[in-house]
Amino acid sequence: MRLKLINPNTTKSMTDTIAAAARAVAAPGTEITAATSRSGPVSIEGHYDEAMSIVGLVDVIREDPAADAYVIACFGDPGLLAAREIASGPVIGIAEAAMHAASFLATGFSVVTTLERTRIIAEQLVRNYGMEHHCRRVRAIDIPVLELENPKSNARAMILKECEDAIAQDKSGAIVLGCAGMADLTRFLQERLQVPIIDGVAAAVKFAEALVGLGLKTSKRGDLAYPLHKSYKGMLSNYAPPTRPAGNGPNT
Ligand code: 2AL
Repeated sequence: MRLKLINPNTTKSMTDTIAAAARAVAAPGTEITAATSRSGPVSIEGHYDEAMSIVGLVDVIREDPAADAYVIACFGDPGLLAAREIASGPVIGIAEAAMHAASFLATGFSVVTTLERTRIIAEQLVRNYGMEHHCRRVRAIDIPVLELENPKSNARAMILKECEDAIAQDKSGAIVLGCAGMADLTRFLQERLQVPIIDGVAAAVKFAEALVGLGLKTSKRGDLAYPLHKSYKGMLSNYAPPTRPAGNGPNT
């Protein structure tokens, strides 16, 4: 199968980290194509960043409409439902994937994310995904996303400490890593902590493989049907949804 792995921020080095984590767990028959958004923020750390990242994300999907599945590799799962509207294959967000994986492995998990403001957004995701009964707490180390790539930032030690606190104080049985840029920390943390450490990138790849293996696609009934044809004005005129044959055919 062909899996499109999308980093919706515009930092190529982060895409490389994400792609390595994805390829490390992919099945032999899974071909992973990693793409970095060409337009939008260098990191996604708030509602505005998320909104501005979605056009770049849509570009990547529109350029490769025949991929068997897509993974959105940002913990805010920006544009997840919009992506599902325009794609026919499954689209998996890493936050949703990680939380579901954690719920299979422990009765309670904690999320460890980057900034305090993304902590609040992750709490909203927990509610949106109906995970309130499973998520004990969302924690933040309060450093910016791109500082994860700075060896001098001490992020690795701060994340380890936060995970230890989550296990001791929240009594969580699993940890969800709350940023795609943490995907290279899974092994480091897993070797030091006695609970499952879940990187959403890896979890999303395996869920995508499972859904494709089951022959399942995104539902095209109801709200995830292809977008209704209409004109869009101004700088978004090229994004107007095309006409489709009766029966809601694929993107053209
Ligand atoms: C993220 C992420 O995963 N990538 C990015 O740019 N921002 N989310 C986060 N919560 O730190």
